[in-house]
Amino acid sequence: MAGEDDRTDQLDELRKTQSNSDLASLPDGAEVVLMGWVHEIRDLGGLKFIILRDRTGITQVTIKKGEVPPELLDRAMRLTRESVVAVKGTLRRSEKSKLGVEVLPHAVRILNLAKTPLPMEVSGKVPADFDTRMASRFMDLRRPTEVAVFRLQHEVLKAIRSYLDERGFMEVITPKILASATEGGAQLFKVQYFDRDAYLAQSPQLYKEVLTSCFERVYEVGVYFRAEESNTPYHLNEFVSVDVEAAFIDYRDAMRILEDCVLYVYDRLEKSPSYELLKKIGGKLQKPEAHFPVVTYSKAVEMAQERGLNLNWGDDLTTPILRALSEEFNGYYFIVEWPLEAKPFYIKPHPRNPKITESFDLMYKHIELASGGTRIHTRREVEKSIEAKGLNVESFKDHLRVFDYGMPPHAGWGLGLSRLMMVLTNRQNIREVVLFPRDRTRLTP
Ligand code: AMO
Repeated sequence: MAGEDDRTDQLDELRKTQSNSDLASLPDGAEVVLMGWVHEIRDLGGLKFIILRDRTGITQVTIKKGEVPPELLDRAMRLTRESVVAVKGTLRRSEKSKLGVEVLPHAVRILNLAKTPLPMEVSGKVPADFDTRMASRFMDLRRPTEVAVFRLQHEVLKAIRSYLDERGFMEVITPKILASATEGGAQLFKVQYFDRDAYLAQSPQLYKEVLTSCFERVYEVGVYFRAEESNTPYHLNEFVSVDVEAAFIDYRDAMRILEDCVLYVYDRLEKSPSYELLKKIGGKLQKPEAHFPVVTYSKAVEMAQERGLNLNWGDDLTTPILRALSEEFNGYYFIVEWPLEAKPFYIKPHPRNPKITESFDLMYKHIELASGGTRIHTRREVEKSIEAKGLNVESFKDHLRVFDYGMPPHAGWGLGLSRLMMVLTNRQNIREVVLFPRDRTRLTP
């Protein structure tokens, strides 16, 4: 029966003593207790193989039918794929086994028998379609290829944190329930906050800016919410962004920090065990050359026009336009100095030309990975900018107080973690690099 705890075999100590990857270094004849999931079962008449999976890899458990007690064989015969088991046995070095070792069991305990049939294949032999994978994500995420994606994300996060830590940035956590919009009024999720309306944070923008006046250099890895109606391969309604903000720097410095941070991630991944995993799943780890190409927005518009695309200065750079542009820049590049209209109120106008801003987007081909810029840091200018955007200065009054008391010049960026993961793992859909994606139609699992 599914869910049954089967205790008839005595395992003296129900403790996992080894992981699968430990076995390679143990001597022939070592006694082991393994625990994991039944990845595959193969029955060859007199021999039964159980391929046991745990977080470190797989191990072959070999049952010779005439040589094990009947209860053990009976239990092994009842096993189904994805059941959770404990196996106590003797390690045997084996030329015949693909893995070089096998375990000959003297006790098997079924910790949780899985139902049949499975909602989808974990071994990857039968490919599942995208919706099936997302609907049974708990099972999809057991597939070694998907495990690799998230192990890699863990390494990427560690690398980003250590890069920023080493440069004097301090990790902070800002509120996610806010009284006003950060990135403009559209795309806001409204929530009931007792007897008032509140909004889920679209970004940590205003708080990270305020915190430069306290700590100079801050970063946050946080979850943000945007009520995007559109269903695209790059947008989710809940996403993780890595946000950086520093006092006494401008957008050029911020770009340098971002580029160096991306290069550092590649360096760290090359040295990490996940690198091999990534190669196996077809990821791209060719470290880009330093000094990513930089193109101004105005030049990008000209280039698109030269390619026969129909757009005017001031227009949004849509995906088809970015696809055309990316033929010039094969990989990472910056688009800088965007029109004032295209950027939020906190971005500083360019002193040379007030129609453009001290802003940048980091692109990978046609995908926007990050955006940032120099911020306005004086109260008068920021109020003017809020008004110019048609927003209500009054609703920012709490935020604006800091501008009266020592707000330093500052700049920063926000990097979409999952978009970077798409690039690194060579996945075409952001949903594949998010554990449980939230989009227009998905609120479960
Ligand atoms: P922006 O709105 O460009 O800038 O967001 C920063 C980065 O976050 C990612 N991103 C998303 N990822 C998935 N789904 C979404 N719906 C989504 N929206 C954004 C993108 C994007 O480049 N406060 C500024 C940043 C700054 O200036 O510091 C901001 O939020 O990769």
